[in-house]
Formats: sequence, structure tokens, C-alpha cells
Amino acid sequence: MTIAELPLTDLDFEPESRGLEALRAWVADIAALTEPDSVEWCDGSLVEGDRLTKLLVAEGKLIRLNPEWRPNSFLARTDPGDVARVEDRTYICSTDEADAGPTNNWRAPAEMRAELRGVFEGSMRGRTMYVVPFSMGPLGGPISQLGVQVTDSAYVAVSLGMMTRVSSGVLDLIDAGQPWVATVHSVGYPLTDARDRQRDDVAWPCNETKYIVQFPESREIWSYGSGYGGNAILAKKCFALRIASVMARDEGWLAEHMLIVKVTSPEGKAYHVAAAFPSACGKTNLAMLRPSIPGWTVETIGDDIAWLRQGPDGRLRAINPEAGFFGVAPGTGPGTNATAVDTLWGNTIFTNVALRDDGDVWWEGLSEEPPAHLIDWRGEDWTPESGRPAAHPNSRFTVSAAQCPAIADDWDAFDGVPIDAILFGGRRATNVPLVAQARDWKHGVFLGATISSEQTAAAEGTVGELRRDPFAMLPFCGYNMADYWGHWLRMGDKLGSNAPAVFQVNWFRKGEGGSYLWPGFAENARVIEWIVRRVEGSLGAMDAPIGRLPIPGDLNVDGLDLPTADVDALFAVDRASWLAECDLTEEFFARFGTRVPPALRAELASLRYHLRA
Ligand code: SAT
Ligand code: MN
Repeated sequence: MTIAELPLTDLDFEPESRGLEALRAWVADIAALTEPDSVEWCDGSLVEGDRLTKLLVAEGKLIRLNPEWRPNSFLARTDPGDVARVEDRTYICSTDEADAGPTNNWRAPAEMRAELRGVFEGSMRGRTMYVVPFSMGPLGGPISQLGVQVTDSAYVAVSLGMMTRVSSGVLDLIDAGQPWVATVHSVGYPLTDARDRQRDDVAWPCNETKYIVQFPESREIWSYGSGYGGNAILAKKCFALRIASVMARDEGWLAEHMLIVKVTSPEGKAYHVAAAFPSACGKTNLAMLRPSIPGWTVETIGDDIAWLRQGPDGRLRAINPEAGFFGVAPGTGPGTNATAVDTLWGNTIFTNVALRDDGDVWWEGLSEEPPAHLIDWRGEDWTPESGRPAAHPNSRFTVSAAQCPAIADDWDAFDGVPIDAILFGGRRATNVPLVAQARDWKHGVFLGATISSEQTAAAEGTVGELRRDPFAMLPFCGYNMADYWGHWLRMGDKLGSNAPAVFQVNWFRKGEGGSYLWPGFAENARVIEWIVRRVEGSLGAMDAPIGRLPIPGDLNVDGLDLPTADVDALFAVDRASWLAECDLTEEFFARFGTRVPPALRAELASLRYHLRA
């Protein structure tokens, strides 16, 4: 056996090797490989969080904010080269390349293991290795899953404590034989080299070389070189989406890049809605929507990820597997998302936002008037004349979901919540109407598979360059995207008449002058109202080639300064432009060759037929 064929560790998921003993053996293997100075097991307690944040402050890795303004809150400034997820360094290492599909970076597992061994060897020298056992979803719940992350970053250990449910109860379930996902993280900045030469630590240790590696078959995650967000909090995109999507395929459930909200109508009836949006479509704003229309309330269940499973009653039930929000700060303000602003009153870790002279934080969009002086995200003096953003555009807040004032009472329901409607969104200047209902589940899968955003401003009546983001899962699907579409179709067969209704929404359609036709934000509640009325069956709909549209007059625009011509334009179906889009969809499907489910090709053919009719 060559080194390339050796497993990175002896982790073995055979049921007989489960339990605490297997976990301890795995931790010992990782420690033998990475050589930390010490190993600490985390329990997610308040005492632990307090100790670790104090340690991070003492080490100069966190700045404690002025407790008068922002109690128990901190600011982290990253290395300028470590500010976002690194998709070009993200790999799916399935045995067969075709199983990763054309939208993922694939590497042969044995080759990748050899490469990882090279970088992880001694990577934790001089550091503490934290072992963090966590549950995604309520501990022991029927839709929940367990994981363990080892990391040499206390910042990551603390963040995981906010983003997931970390507790010693997880170890009890592992001891009882429950399976768990193994995740390994190193910032790749050892403080001692192989010859015992020391170097000083830095405020944001990381490595220029980065790896975000998923092994879907053994359900392992290895991440090296970054301390940032989804690169480092492996429970989030790596586990809850990439690995979980594979588990979901194998076990007949869904792991989705979706927010979940609870909507209550003026009659007091509650509905649950899950929605997938590509980035920069205001997902967190919808998750925390404050409706403009009287009588309606929207409460938050999740802002990023949903796990959905058919319940004993046959309906699709969902949980938010996370326990916190890792949200984009810029653009979050009293006008756009007052609920988020209220959530961040304290107990929050901010990353790469600006520091005010009074020891509080600021970012673009928090107030209309910027403060006269700030320390920017790089630690440099900033004034409004500086001509550069004070907060990094991808700066973030990390805060526990329970602190959100609009959190729904059933947000952590053990069995999840029953889903009444699924929404697919995109950022489209043309073609896609404000809202349309799918004719049936298959049509809904077609709408999800063809989610796209327009790259460039489109000329009137033509489709701009479309960036496809099927199901908003492009960087997050752990296997072949066309097989994933097939899995969605099979889920529809299983759910039958219990399947939730599916809708397409688009807040971003533009008029002839190039300005947005729809006011968006709080007014999106009007679209939610139409969707709920459709689910209830109290409103009809109009058949169009692209789906079911509101009957004129049914969409509630009372009190909006919206000319009828604009409402018409929001729902206009330009057949020539749609036929051009069909050609682009055919090209897009062609990337997946014969793996595209025939039902989706049939949907495309039917769309063309109806557009030509
Ligand atoms: O860094 S995260 O992956 O958590 C957020 C994002 O980039 O979508
Ligand atoms: Mn996301």
C-alpha cells in the first residue's frame, strides 16, 4: 500500500466501531497527525464561551466592544486574504468523478488524502486542538444529525457554539451508537516547526493554501488554511448542505439552502414556508420580514438552511439544522431589516465590520449618515471621505437564533414544522414574474432547476447573461446536480398529494426605464399573502405558459403607489424573450448530458410548446 492509498485516519463508520471509543480513537488519530500541544473537549456551556472569548481577547484575536453599547460582543478582523468562502478550493472527492458532476471540483479520494496528509502533518503544533461535539437540529430529533469538529481555532470553536447545538448530550448519543459526521479543521499556521523552532502567533492565523474537502462516501470533511465562515464552521455549508445532501439522497430526505418562516394570516392561521434564493437576493430580509400589510405576521425559523423529511402524517416537515445566524452586515439597517438590527443588541461576534470611536460597531447601511471617524475592517483610520467601504462587503455577524425577537415559537420543534409552500427566487430583470405558482411538483422542480440571476443589465426585451444557480445549491450540492434533480422528482412521487405547493418569485424585475418595478422588502408580504391564499384555495389563478399567475386584481396592492401598467409589466410574458431563455435552458441542461431526468426535458418541451401555441 502506498501512502496515497492509506486513509487519513482509521475512521471507520461500520456500526460496530461507533460509540465513544471510536470517537476517542479518531480524535487521537487526528492529534497524532496534527500534533497539537493539548486537546480540549468542548461542552458549549456559557462558562466555556466566556473563557474562550476572554482568551481570544487576551491573544489579540478579538476586540471586546464597549459593553455599554454592545454587551458581551466582539469584533474580529480577518487576514485580508481570508474574507469569504473559497469555491475554487472546494472539492467533492467521490470515487467516481461523474458522481460529483460538472458543477463541482472533483479530485480522486486517494490522491486528495495524500495531499491533505501533507498539509495537516504537524499543522496544529503549538496550538490547542478543540473537540466540538454538535447536533444539527434539536438533540435526538427525528430530522437531526450529529457531528464532531476538531479545530485549532478558538474563534471557530466559539462560533460553532453559537451556530450549532454544542453539548455533552451529543457525546451521550454517540455513546449510544448514533452515527456522526467527522469534520477536521486547521487554520494551517503552526507555531512550532518540525525542528521545534517557534514563531509568534498573529491576530488571524491562516494559510495562503486552502482546502475545503468533502468525502461524500465516508461523510468526512477536511478544511485547511482558512478561519472564515463556511470555510471553517464546517457544520454549515460543508456538513448541513454538501454532506447532508448526499445523506438525504441516500436516505430519502432533503438538505436545502432554504430559509424557513412561519406566516400567520389575519384569521390567525399559521403556515410554514421554505424558500431558496441565490446570494444577494435578500434572503435574511425575507427570513425576518415585518409585513407592511395589516393583520399578517412573519416569524423566523431559519435564515439559510432547511432539512426536510416526510413525517408520519405523510407531510413534508422541516427543521432549521442551525442554531444561529451568520449574516452579512452591510445593507442591514432599520429600514431593510430592523429585526436583524434588534437581534444584534449583544452576545454577538462581528467579523470585518468597522469600529466606532465609542467602541461600538458600524457598517454601510446601518445608518444613513456614516460616523465622522471609524477604524475600518483592516484596522486603519477611516472617514466618509476615504472613498472605500469601512466594513468589508462580506463582513458578518454571528449570533444565536434564540436571540432574534421575531423567532417563531416552533423554531426548534423536535419534529420540525409542516411545510405548506416552497419558494424559488432569483434576481431577474426580465421574464420571471413577481410570482407564479408551479402547475405541479414536476413543474416546481423545473423552476428550481432553472433558478438564475441576470449578470448584466438586460436590454429591453432581451435576456441578459444568465448565471444559473439551480435550487440556490450550485456551490453546495455534494453530488451530481442532475442526480439531485432526479432525487427531487422522486421525493415528489413519495409525497404525492401531500407535497407542498411550489412557487417562483422575483422581487427584481425592471421596467423600461431600468428601474425596479416592485418596492420589495416589507411589501413582499403582499406576495406571501397571495401565496397563502392560493395554498388555502381561497384565490384562483390564471394559466400562463410559464405557470399560474394571479388573476388581475387579486394581488393586494392597496396603498402602494404602483401604476396598473407596472403591475401588468410585473406579470408580462414576452413569448420571444421566453423562447430565447428556453434555448439557454437547453444549453444549461446539455452540460449534464444524459443524467438530466427526462421529466425535466419534458417540462422544457412543454414550456416551448405552450409559448408557441
Ligand atoms: O461563509 S458562509 O458559507 O457561511 C456564507 C456564504 O458565503 O454563503
Ligand atoms: Mn447561504
